[in-house]
Amino acid sequence: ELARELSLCCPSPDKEMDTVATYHNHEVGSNQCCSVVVQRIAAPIETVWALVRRFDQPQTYKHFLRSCRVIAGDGCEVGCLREVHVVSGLPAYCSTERLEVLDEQKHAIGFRVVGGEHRLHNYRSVTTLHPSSYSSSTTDGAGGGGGGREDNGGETTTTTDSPTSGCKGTVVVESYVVDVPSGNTKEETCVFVDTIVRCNLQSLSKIAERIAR
Ligand code: A9S
Repeated sequence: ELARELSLCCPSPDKEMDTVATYHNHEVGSNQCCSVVVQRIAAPIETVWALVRRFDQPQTYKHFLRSCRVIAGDGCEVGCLREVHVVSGLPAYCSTERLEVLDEQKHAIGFRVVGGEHRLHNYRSVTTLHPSSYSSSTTDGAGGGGGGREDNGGETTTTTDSPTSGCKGTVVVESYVVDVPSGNTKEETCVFVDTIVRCNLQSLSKIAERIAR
């Protein structure tokens, strides 16, 4: 599914699939669950990367976060730590997170949860960006139609243009692994986390498309 998405709209699909293989192959324990969310954005990769790479400012597009403070390191190198505070209404108060991956060439960023008051123990995720193209006549489809998981089944939204024509867009791939909290099933955990990740990526899409316009 992902391979098809990338091969249809990326100028060099093999390179992008290498990046996916490098960064999204997680080891998953027996009491853990994992998933991946895909979002298409009608904005150039540079615009999206400028937002995503800021480990010190996740609240720019993650609207469940109320504030963020860097507590070790300069905020943009592997090993540094941030402490985020969560908006009310979620079963969480704060989270301490370590930057694990920051690859400016391949446009990959990953972090791991190392503490905090919430139920998502050992959460880790990686986000990679892939250049793509979309036809300007389907701007809304390219931007808002993300959420790769629902995109199967007789999908007709994909651009018919060749990967080298059309407007510059981005495909975002975000995968995660997390412990299943006691009292919950893998399915429940994935539904909860997928919802948060999808919200984050939809808000990222809106912000990047507004900047690019
Ligand atoms: O921040 C992310 O990129 C993704 C997730 C799933 C973050 C989850 C979260 O920060 C809350 C939003 C607070 C929800 C953590 C670590 C635990 C939660 O319960």
